[in-house]
Amino acid sequence: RTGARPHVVLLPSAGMGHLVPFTRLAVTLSAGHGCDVSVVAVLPTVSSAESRHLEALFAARPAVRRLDVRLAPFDESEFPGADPFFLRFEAMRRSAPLLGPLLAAAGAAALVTDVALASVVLPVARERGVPCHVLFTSSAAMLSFCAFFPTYLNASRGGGGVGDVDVPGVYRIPRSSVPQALHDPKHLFTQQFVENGRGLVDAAGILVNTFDALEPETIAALREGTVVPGFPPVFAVGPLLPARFPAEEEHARDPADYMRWLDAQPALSVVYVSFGSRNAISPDQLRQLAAGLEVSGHRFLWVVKSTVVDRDDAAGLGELLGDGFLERVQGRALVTKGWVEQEEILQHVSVGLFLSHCGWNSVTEAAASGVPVLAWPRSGDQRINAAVVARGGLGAWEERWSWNGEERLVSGEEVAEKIKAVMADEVAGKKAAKLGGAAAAATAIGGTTYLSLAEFVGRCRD
Ligand code: BUP
Repeated sequence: RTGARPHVVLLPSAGMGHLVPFTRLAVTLSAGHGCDVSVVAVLPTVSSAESRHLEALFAARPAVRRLDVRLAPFDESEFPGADPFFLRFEAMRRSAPLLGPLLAAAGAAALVTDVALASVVLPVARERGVPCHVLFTSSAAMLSFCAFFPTYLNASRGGGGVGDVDVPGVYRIPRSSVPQALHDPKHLFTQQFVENGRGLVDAAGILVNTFDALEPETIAALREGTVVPGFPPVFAVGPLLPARFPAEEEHARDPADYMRWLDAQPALSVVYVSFGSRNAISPDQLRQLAAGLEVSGHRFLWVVKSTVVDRDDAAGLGELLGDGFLERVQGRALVTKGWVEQEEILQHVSVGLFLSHCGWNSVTEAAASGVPVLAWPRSGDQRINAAVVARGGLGAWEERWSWNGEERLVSGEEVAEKIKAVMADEVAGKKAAKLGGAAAAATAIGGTTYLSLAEFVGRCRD
């Protein structure tokens, strides 16, 4: 099991937000840190984007081995109306025993599981004598919340629902930032989240896709055991760097098309707008956002999504955004429903602002590119991540916009005013650029992220 090139098996769960950091870690460990890497492909995937991404990874990186697992049959009618990705987490969790033989056959020196599967995979790995690490695909702030939440619930048992959560050594997560599902103890996600949070202490270590300069206090509190006593070693391995896969680029809406458009725009003049790959926005809100972008007067590149799963997304752009919108903004805007190469866009010199839902990958990509973020979190961990954006100097968060128990329609005028203010804020731009420099220093040989990865690999060799 030991040796110069330890064999590390990576187990992602469902959704691009979870899959992308795993493929990045696969490439980093295989190419830059001397590991033999296998990635478990749990089939079928929920979205087309995921299956394309996996295919593109294995085609571009033949050194990365593919280990296929077919999900055990799972009766989804047990959870009527549940989010398709939460359902997939559950199906994967129930299929965890299938991993035992796979690990044994692969001769794994170490396993890295997605946090969504942690509590069920850790015992399977232990049985096989394989050290199991967890890759936490969100912020260190969210990790600290996840680790502490079971303790919080124990202490507040019987006491009127979830309130503000004071994470020891970190900061207060206000009630309004607690992911919505967690207010319902019977929710499928709550049960998974609490079990995984409890399980974290049993991991051999936790890898988190962040870097010291972005979340210094939180990383320190986790490492010092202030959040949870006896917490395993924490490896800050972010920002995990984009890996280019030609097969995926071919599929993206003709990249040359929007890259050429960006090339023609002045430096720092474009607002890039994307709410991630799985955030449905109501038709009314989409139209207000469209009005806001139009009234702001700025150039913009907008990736529109209107459904949770991409396979369902068939409505036309004109129909979604209202009559005449596309014609009115023609020339100063590019609007698409297709998949784009986001990292390339963020690295383009013409992009001056990223209006983002604050999915953690998007935040780390903005940080790596030094692009300021205007945070508009929509659901899940995104409010906690938006607070990291504001505290860490990566950008601004208009808290009133974000859900607070229920959806509030944000008017086009509000959107326009905020975009104009942040685009005019030179200090915000400078701070974000400085973080971009810190991210580059962290990932360079000898930087904090590089050393964290090297330490993790060293442990896999022992
Ligand atoms: Br949309 C889109 N191109 O067109 P997040 C997304 N991405 O490259 P999410 C593209 O998908 P969760 C597109 O760069 C990022 O790496 C983007 O992950 C990429 O948000 C990833 O930002 C999206 O974490 O996932 O998908 O909402 O909610 O699970 O965090």
